[in-house]
Amino acid sequence: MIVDVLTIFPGMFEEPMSASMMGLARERGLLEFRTHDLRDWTHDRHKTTDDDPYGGGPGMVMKPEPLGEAIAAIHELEDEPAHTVFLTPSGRRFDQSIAEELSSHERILFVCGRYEGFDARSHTLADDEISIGDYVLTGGELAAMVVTDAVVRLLPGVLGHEDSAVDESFSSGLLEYPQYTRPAVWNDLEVPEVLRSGDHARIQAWRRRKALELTLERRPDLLNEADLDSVEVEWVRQANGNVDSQPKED
Ligand code: 6GU
Repeated sequence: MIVDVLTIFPGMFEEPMSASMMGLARERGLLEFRTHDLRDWTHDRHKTTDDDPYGGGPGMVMKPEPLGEAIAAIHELEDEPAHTVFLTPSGRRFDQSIAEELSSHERILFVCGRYEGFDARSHTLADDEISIGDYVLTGGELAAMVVTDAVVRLLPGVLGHEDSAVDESFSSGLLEYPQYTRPAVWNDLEVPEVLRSGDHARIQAWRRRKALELTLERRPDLLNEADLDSVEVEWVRQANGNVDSQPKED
């Protein structure tokens, strides 16, 4: 996959997009990651990328011409144009299913908004517009990194252990079950006996139940969309009906 980013702060991407799995994906040739400085497509002495809003009001608006020229030039870098995604708080809210959708593209171009936003006409250059949540960032750069990370880790060969992307939070629609490692006792807290039993059927059942409990407690909204069998649906109904009763421990 080729990921291009258009930004006025290319330096922000250096370490996050070189460390850990993103660095590994690049070393393995699974990800080509490039940043492009929007100021390279300005034509004035001050390399101006923003201007006052028509109609007045606070803040500045990103000028459409440098964006238009830059996006056209970046498309031309390869035979096929990039799937162009604007990062903006007014985009559709990012989640795991959008990450999966984006991971099917050969090429993505992330366009990072700054100031009060894009000139409304520049939205004609976008194939998609994404927000990473209901809060305001000073720019789309951090959002572009979040989305890139979530997408790239889904590419075959990026994670060492292919199951890791399947067995985790959200792909099943549930939060992830609790994990433990050595030592067996730490600060008087014991690792549950079942996990040391070697009984894989029991372990699987326990993990599934813990995932359900945790999801019910913290993110009950996810249960509406989760993949539950009829026994689990009934269990959730019971647990919901009596919020005081904790599910029975093993
Ligand atoms: Cl994509 N941009 C900005 N500026 N703020 C955000 C966002 C994006 N997603 C959530 N907040």
